[in-house]
Amino acid sequence: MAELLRLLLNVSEKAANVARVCRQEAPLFELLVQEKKGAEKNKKFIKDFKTLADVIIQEMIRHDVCAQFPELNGFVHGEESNTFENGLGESVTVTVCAQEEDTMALLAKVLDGDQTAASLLTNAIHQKLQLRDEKAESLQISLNPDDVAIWIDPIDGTSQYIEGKDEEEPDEGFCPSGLPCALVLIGVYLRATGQPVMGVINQPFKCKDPMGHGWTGQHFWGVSYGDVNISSFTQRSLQKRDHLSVLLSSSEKQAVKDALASIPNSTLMYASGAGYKILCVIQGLVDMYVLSEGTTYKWDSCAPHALLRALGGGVSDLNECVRSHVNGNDGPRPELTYHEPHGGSKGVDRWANRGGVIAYLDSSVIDKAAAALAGKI
Ligand code: 2IP
Ligand code: CA
Repeated sequence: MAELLRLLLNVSEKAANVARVCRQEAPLFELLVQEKKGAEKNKKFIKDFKTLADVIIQEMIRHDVCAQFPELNGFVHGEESNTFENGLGESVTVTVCAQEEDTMALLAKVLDGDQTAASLLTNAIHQKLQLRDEKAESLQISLNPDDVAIWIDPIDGTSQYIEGKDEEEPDEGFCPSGLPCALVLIGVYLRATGQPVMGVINQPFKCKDPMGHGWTGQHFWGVSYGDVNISSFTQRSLQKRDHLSVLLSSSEKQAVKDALASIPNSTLMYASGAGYKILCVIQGLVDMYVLSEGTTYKWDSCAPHALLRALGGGVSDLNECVRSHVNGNDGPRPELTYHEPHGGSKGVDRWANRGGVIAYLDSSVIDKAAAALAGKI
């Protein structure tokens, strides 16, 4: 099953290339940022190119995974639907084909004959690449492909990707907003229990290439299954700190901000992107990420959750943690699972992390947050 990790790393790098190509190649960038209206609008053209970029990445990952692991057919789930409508009400299903020329023909049709755009995208989708990662190459794990399923978020932080500032990530620390907050997330979970077991995060825009106008990225991975807990990070020992740094969405409720700010020696910080905020926890840049509302989904948290588990941390339902604390239940907090939709909900809401989230490397921070938030959410 280590082959799955190597495959996911390669396909995440191809995904990052598609994301970079769409911003770096002028014909694609124009499509990405422009929404043509009124008389300018070509009705045969796909309504929403930015969603097309997301769907292409998702379908490319799905295609490459199922080509190597047919057992995963029907078990690779993503944020986006792959059926599109153009301004004439015609619908087209976007898939990646086995043959390059077939993918090219399909994309040219969706893009109403824009051969330049179709060819740039097709080249990035069908490129063969081998990412070098020694630790992943030497990994062995006995996990059966029939036992797992996958959540893909092709681009988390889409708004940062589309409008994002051309801002590089500092060597130490994180960006509150901008292109570095956009991530490709691929998470693997057990079909039977929903436990996340493998995660790959690719950050396409880490720093600007000093030689040109392009960007270089970086990738991270983690595996937590049975006795195996391994990741692209070197294991750090947790240092007991007397301050508590909490990362939040800038849209977090004021009552939650006030409650967390009342924890002695706490600092509140803000960044864009649900995946990026969990990545900041993974990297030890903050102690926790807290979100009080159900505005993240299984595809946002599955991959970074697996990385946190590989490092001894986790992601739990915030409301449940607060409820347990109020009820005096001090046992270990259950973590989020990824296999069961919420009954009675429709569409994407079936897969929301409904009770909010708390992501941590050290579970002792949960009670500090829960105590502060009791009666406030
Ligand atoms: C979004 C994205 C947003 C995040 C939201 C996610 O995913 O990560 O940035 O909101 O929760 O669902 P915030 O930045 O306020 O945390 P996507 O970009 O894939 O829609
Ligand atoms: Ca997302």
